[in-house]
Amino acid sequence: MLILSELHEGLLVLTINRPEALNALNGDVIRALSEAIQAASTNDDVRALVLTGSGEKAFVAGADIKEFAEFNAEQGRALSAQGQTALFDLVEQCPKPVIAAVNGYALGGGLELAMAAHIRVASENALLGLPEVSLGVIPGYGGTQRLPQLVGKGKAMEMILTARAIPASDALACGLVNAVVPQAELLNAAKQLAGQIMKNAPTALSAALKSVLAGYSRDGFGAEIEHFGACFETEDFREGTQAFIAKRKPQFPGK
Ligand code: DAK
Repeated sequence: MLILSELHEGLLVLTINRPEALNALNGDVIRALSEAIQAASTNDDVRALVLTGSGEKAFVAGADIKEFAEFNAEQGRALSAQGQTALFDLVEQCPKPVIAAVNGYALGGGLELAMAAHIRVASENALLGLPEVSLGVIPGYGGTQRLPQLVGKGKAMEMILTARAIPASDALACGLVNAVVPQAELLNAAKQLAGQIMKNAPTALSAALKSVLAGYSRDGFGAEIEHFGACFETEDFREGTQAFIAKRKPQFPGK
């Protein structure tokens, strides 16, 4: 099972379960998670969701590099648009509160998924970053839009352009996560927060979510899809992904 699902007293915990690849998001994981979120959105028994990763090492270590390494520009653009609609927007627009319990690496698409959630709680060992430019591509699942929304433009530029991941304590300081707790307490902390939220009126929660999100423009996401797709035509992208697979440092030709 790529997605483990556990419903208890209105709280649905969804666990991305691909620990051998640090829960990297391949097409199958994206499809399975998308279906689970869609089902939860219309299931009256579900009042809030917690999203986490299997194992103690990673929430999600990004999109599956081995899968997208061979994509061309058209596939990149299509998959970015499709992925944004099929999963990341679906999480953000879920009418029930979604809390990401970030239990380790949240890199690239993994951080983008956590940022699509409404609230983030991280374990002390979490490392969060958008390393895409080190692979010759840019964040393609909403990262260029949601990171500045959360941490402000300057910090987002620094994180995106340096490709450097930051520890949980820094993520807390810049507002990327809402709380940091020891790893052993992470799931309970997320559940407790969900419990507090679930005491409130579901219709009001849903209205609040929609209202907060209405304040953010959607235009930037379209620009991200275009630029993301174009990256797949570059030699830098080929070099970045091939170097990762071969476990060597990339030598970017700059075109
Ligand atoms: N994809 C595929 N496999 C991955 C992976 C990933 N993102 N991350 C880890 N793995 C695999 C490793 O290859 C390794 O597999 P084997 O060699 O055992 O077969 C296994 O998981 C365990 O990883 P490591 O051996 O590397 O574990 P370490 O503890 O040594 O290192 C690490 C942990 C997280 C530092 C390292 O695994 C790492 O650097 N991972 C890659 C991080 C990263 O760059 N993530 C991708 C960011 S780019 C798209 C839309 C959006 C995106 C892409 C496409 N489309 C619409 C097409 C977004 C792109 C990204 O997310």
